[in-house]
Amino acid sequence: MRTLWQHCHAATMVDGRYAIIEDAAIVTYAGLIEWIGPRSGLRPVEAERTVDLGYAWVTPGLIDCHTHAVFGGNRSSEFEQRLQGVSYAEIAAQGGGIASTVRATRAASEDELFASARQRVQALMRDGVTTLEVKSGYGLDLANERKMLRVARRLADELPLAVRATCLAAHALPPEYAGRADDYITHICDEMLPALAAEGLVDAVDAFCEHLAFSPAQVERVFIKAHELGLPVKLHAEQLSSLHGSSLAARYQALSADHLEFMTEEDAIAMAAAGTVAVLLPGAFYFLRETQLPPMEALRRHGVKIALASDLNPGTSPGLSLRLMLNMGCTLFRMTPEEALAGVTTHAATALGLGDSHGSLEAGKVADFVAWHIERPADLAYWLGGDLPKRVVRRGHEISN
Ligand code: DI6
Ligand code: FE
Repeated sequence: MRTLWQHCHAATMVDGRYAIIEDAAIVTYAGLIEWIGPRSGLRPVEAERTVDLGYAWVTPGLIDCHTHAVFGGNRSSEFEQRLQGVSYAEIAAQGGGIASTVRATRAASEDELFASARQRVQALMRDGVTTLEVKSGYGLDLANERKMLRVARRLADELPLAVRATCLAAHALPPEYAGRADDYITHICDEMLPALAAEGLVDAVDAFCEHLAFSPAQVERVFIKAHELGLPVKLHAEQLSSLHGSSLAARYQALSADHLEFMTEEDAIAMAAAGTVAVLLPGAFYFLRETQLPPMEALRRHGVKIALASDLNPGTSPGLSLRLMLNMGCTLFRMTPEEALAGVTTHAATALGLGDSHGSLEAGKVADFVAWHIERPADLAYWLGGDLPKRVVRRGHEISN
């Protein structure tokens, strides 16, 4: 069905700028944007349907490009411990942290994981999210990583949402491999990744490069295998210390390197040259009460594209609002509201390898957009979360929320 959407203003986010069209019209057909421009430039169209958007501001559907939305249990008790002064690293060393979520995730059935993930994802959708990345990484063996990735696929089947599934088997060392990290990496490369990729469950491969997780040399083995399988890579890098994981990611043309508080200028230069997106995660920075800020000026100076994401996970960012992350990106990381919005649209799409089809309002792209009843685009970063009045369109069809 061809639909004409009119009486709106559009922040198209082309090239990561607001690129505003006042009094815009949008024609959608077969799930795609067929035409967008000023209403005065619209030629007569045979639309089966015309929708009056009441002079709302239209943006691309929001994209949360880094989540761990599928997991068992939660870690509010560790939150209490940390507030009494125990550090994230200390909790991890005592068998808590990621390991406790691994136990709960292994114990949960696929249906249980789906039910809890769906609630969290629906919370994100109430913020206008139409595309989401979901990582595995709390299963840490073939059967349980498969279970998580199947839940990610099912979220896309049952909700009006595009989902990219990322295999993060190299997230932490499972207890059965204690003291044998290299053997676990071998297991990932020889057994897990080939099987999960063959089952069509993996869109990208991620790893956690950190002293309390995996070394750059171990991560590189995972990257080599991912490339052999034809899969793009991403990396959790420079969150707690500087191991130059982001430069390693750039050498493997990673879609993104994520966190990055401790990255250096040389890392930024390497990422810019490779087109690797910097995904910043202010929710984790805030929740861990970190003080080391990502090097915003170096990222801007070298032209690294910057995305923002929720990092929704039970340990370091129980963040159920992507718009709250826009606010935190501005207040904590000194991003502009325009940069923040680009970080959850254009650049988030690139961080998922979807830059050609998603992330901006342009003819030929998927017709995923949100019509917000706000005064100006900066309002999206201004309010601290909350449910802003809006209409959400996914593949040319309005969805209720
Ligand atoms: N960095 C993070 O912030 C999450 N994973 C990662 O590699 C934390 C995951 C957790 O604590 O459960
Ligand atoms: Fe993460």
